[in-house]
Amino acid sequence: MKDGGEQNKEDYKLVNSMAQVPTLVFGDGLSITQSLAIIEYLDERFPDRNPLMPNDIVGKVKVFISNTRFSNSDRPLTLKSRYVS
Ligand SMILES: N[C@@H](CCC(=O)N[C@@H](CS)C(=O)NCC(=O)O)C(=O)O
Repeated sequence: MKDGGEQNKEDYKLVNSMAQVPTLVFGDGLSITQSLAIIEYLDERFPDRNPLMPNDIVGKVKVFISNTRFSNSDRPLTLKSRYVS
């Protein structure tokens, strides 16, 4: 993405049929849409890095609740501290 609006191009819709960002694209054809799924993937794939999700179940549940609340909005889940009360 660089000029804006690239999410509406046909080649991008092949990896994200909803024409939304973000999408995590791998060289082997795998792609992951939905910010929460991407966050889960990154935490599982890189366990030695600072986690993006809380480690405790209550914290995780709060993120899931917030994600559900915002899932009908036009914003992806990007900053856990912004959405978790
Ligand atoms: N539930 C999706 C929401 C993604 C989303 O809404 N992305 C917006 C940008 S914040 C988008 O790509 N909108 C496309 C457009 O405005 O054309 C997620 O969490 O990834």
